[in-house]
Amino acid sequence: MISVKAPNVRGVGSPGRRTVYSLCSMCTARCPIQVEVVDGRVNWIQGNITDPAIGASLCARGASGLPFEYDDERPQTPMIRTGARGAGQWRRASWDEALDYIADKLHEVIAEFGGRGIALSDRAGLFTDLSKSFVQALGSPNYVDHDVSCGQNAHNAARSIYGVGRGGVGFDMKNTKHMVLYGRNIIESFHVREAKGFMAALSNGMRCTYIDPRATVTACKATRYWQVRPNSDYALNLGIIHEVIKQGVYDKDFVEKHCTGMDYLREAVKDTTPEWQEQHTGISAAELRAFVKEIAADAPHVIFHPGWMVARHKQSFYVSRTALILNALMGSVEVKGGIVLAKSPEDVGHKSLKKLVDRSPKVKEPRVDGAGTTFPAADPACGLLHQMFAAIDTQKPYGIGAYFAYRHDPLTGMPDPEALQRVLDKLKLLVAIDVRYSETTWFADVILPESTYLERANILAQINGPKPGFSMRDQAIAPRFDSRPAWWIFREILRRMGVNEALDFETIEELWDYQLEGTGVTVAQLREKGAVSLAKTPFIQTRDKLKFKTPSGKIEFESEVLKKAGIPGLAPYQPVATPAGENFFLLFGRAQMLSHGQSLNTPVLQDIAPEQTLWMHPDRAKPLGISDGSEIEIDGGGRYHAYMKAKVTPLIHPDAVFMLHGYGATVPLATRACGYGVADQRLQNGKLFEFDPVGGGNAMTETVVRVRPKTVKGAAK
Ligand SMILES: Nc1nc2c(c(=O)[nH]1)N[C@H]1C(S)=C(S)[C@@H](COP(=O)(O)OP(=O)(O)OC[C@H]3O[C@@H](n4cnc5c(=O)[nH]c(N)nc54)[C@H](O)[C@@H]3O)O[C@H]1N2
Ligand SMILES: Nc1nc2c(c(=O)[nH]1)N[C@H]1C(S)=C(S)[C@@H](COP(=O)(O)OP(=O)(O)OC[C@H]3O[C@@H](n4cnc5c(=O)[nH]c(N)nc54)[C@H](O)[C@@H]3O)O[C@H]1N2
Ligand code: SF4
Ligand SMILES: [Mo]
Repeated sequence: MISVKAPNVRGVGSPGRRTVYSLCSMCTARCPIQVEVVDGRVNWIQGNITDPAIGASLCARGASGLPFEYDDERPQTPMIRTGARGAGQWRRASWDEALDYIADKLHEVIAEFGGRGIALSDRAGLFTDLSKSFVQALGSPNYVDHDVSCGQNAHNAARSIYGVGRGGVGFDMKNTKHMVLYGRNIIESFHVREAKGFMAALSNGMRCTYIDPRATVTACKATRYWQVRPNSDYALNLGIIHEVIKQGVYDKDFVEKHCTGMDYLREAVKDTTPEWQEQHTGISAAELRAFVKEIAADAPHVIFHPGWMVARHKQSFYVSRTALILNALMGSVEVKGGIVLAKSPEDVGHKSLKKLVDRSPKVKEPRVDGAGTTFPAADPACGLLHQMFAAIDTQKPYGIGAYFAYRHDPLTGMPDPEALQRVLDKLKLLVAIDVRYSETTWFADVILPESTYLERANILAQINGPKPGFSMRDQAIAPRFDSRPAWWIFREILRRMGVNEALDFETIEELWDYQLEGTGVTVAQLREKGAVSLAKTPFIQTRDKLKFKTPSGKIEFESEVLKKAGIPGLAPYQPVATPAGENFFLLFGRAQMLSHGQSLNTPVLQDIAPEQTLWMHPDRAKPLGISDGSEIEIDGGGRYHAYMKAKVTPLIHPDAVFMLHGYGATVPLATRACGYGVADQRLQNGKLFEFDPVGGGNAMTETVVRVRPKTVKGAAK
């Protein structure tokens, strides 16, 4: 019998008052926090005041860590499904029972498909060394992150031009004179450090050009707003580059020394004049010319932001790519007020954390999703989630029998959950590891409750940036229910599978000591403030020694990797057909107080969440007989259709409608969120397997919905 004792960090639960330095987990930004604990109970959470970029600030979601913790509406023990998938019939199980059940199924899957028939997806970020080492120890190459639903196009675009992913591209906003944002809604879809930095920079006189078919709060803060036609930013950028070259205002010295492919670029934009782009984007040629003059005057302290989620269509990769090219043309790379590439500990004379994945043999099997091979521009370190799902569906190139969704809710985060359920139903084993009842937990075979971020410790995180360093998420209180930290869960499964080595640690401190070996940093040092920085000042490379991680060592306008694969560095622009009549592009975004689909059941956040409305332009609403506040019916061509209130406003482009994401949950045990609002992902009918063929991201903003006034009986046709 294997021990299943909850692995509490020493001192947790003891009487008295303590401050624990840690990392927030109410969204993916993981802001540094300090947690005040009184007699084993969380009394207060605030930003880590020892970090000047955060100070005491938290956002509404971070502050609601307290009500989230003391809410009982979450899985409290492991649960094993007893009825049909998704039917909501469960039995509570002990950890031993649940883990034995999983191990038995894994043995069956390995017998049929081999170790490679096991896949895991997670939410990516700072702690993926753990999930990767778990998957690798089981003999599978199929660790996949969520990124095809998020920043995958921007990520792979950055790799193709600078040789580093999107995490490697930082922005020195403090010294920026002009920031250009393509739907990067920095004030509403935010993290605290960046939003504070942006507001401070605006107060210091930074200009901001904000480009979005919808006027967001960020648009209100900007000095220029362009209501671009949906899915057309690539044409806009080709027009801007054309004009930059024509006016001769690019940094010739920088381009000559540090970039390749200028002739290729010239050729690609020779006909994309400001007038040409105007017919596609609706942005006037004269405005564009004025903008280029302004930008040139502010160079090199300008940033063309390559986006985070970015508009999600089949040429999004090229939107991010051209934004990054514009930075190079402005000479705003590795310069104050421009893009500053992330530095590793080695870059500043230190050592990186030791990796858990190095404790088990590398897997030689090919990835099931073709990332890096069939899809040459896609990063194999992230994978292509939709292609992994396609393999579950078709068993090609080989079958996947078991799938772990860890800190990931693909039935909310991926388009067309109905299609995804049909695919997931083919699995022999679906395990969801979560802290609450997500849509995916409800469809799983086994739910494993992870202890919340306040109740557990994580593996240490290495943060590469201008000042690289290490960060710690430490345990503040004992778990309130029968939950466990992920490192423990994975270790216990591996032990049952007879592959102990990868995660064979008795305590988290033992694991941390392994990670810190040779770095010169200690656990005690990390506990003092929650983080250790390895550089005193931000490190910017000197101009003459600049070197990029591309094959040529330079910024590649053409991209050698793409060229070898027969993929153009800049493809001809392909407009997406404009919907008419009752049809609109469906755009979506976030509310400040909600993180995707995970916040609406949190007390307090539920109270302050806005009512969802469907933004529509008056010129399109009027002919349909729709007025502000009237009830409409919306459908995406599938079985799902919904009703909501129209918000008729010129703040949205006439070709599109907009709604907030994260509503319309269906799990009955999450009583506050269940049935509240409309699930935009369920309107994205047929989009599960539609994606940017180069960047890999799902083409969500090409979704077309039909909008009509609600009929008197409210019945859908
Ligand atoms: N239609 C539509 N689709 C979208 C989006 C959209 O706006 N519209 N947004 C896209 C974007 S940008 C993203 S990033 C994805 C996000 O979607 P996902 O990738 O699924 O990410 P989240 O919803 O942030 O979190 C996933 C799960 O992690 C759980 N979780 C939170 N904290 C913990 C923890 O400490 N431990 C464990 N084990 N689990 C935890 C949450 O409860 C949640 O169920 O969705 C994408 N999909
Ligand atoms: N409050 C809050 N903050 C968050 C999150 C959260 O859930 N809640 N999630 C975090 C995550 S994971 C992410 S990825 C980021 C996402 O951050 P962003 O990518 O900045 O934000 P989104 O909310 O997805 O907003 C997308 C915007 O793109 C616009 N858009 C749509 N089509 C086009 C187009 O063709 N061109 C242009 N230029 N714009 C277009 C939409 O109108 C919308 O305003 O936010 C992060 N911050
Ligand atoms: S942005 Fe808010 S929710 Fe996200 S980590 Fe920071 S404080 Fe927490
Ligand atoms: Mo995201």
